[in-house]
Amino acid sequence: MFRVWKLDAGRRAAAPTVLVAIALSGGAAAAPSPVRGDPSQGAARAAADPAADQPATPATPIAATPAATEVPPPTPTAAPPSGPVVLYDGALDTGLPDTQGLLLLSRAAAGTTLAATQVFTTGVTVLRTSAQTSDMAGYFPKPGLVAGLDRAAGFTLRFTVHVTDEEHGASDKNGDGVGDRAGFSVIALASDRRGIELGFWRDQVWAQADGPAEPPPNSNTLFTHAEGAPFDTGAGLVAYELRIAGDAYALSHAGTPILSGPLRDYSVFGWPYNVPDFVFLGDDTSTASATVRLAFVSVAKGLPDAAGPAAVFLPWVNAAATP
Ligand SMILES: [Ca+2]
Ligand SMILES: [Ca+2]
Repeated sequence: MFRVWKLDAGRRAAAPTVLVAIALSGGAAAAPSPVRGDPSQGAARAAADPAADQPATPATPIAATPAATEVPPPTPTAAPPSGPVVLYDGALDTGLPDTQGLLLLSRAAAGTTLAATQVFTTGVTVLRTSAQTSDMAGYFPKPGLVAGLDRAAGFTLRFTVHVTDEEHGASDKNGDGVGDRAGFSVIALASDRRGIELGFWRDQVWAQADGPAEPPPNSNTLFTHAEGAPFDTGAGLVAYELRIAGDAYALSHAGTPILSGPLRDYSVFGWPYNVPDFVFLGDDTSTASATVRLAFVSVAKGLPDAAGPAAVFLPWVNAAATP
């Protein structure tokens, strides 16, 4: 049994819950769930991303079935793969992420029925939790695909995503007036469980703070809004690169730095933040929601061109720890 992370508003006190693997095939046809377009999308982005304004095909409902099974946390493999591991490439046109290297896990809040949907269309998977904020749904690497993420040597998570809709209005946990959750989050933890969780709002990317405990009291810092940077995540598909190296992370897009800062240790919370080599992309909170278009995810050991641009991207990195 695993606790679901960042259950909010007293739900942490509830009985431990399980994440379930969802059988996605053979379900009843769902009502169409069009992806919300973005009228402000620039012409250049639209041209490069022709799917952005197309209506989605009917979404596959994410619904627990009698066959749903408990899933163990990812475990390291005896022989970690070497070289980049492509976990999902929508351009291969295989369908949803579970047709490749990602596993969907989802959960509805107590007393609710999951309303989240996912649909594959035109090279991207649209994951939507916007219909019910308390839903949680996201993707993890299938067991055995990601292991040996040594932050001393560095590793790189690449993901291409378009946040078309995001809501976090009721997520201020420490009373400072700033939301502490995001409808789309990315977690990358090294083998020693140090890493970073980044939240993606439509207009900002920001990091989750660590600390010994969550609020309350408001002085507690675990899972509260830390450093952030303005960034338009909703303009179209953005190819992000997240580098973890030494004691720091750095997020960039097309060679342009977005956000960097120190690694965190969230392991005091327990699963899944105490899982080595952990990667997650999706909605992991009951107090925010999003609709995202996911096109690509890969993990690679090492830092590309570490001797060049990385020196600019990773000002926090101890040069001695970077190959
Ligand atoms: Ca706050
Ligand atoms: Ca949610």
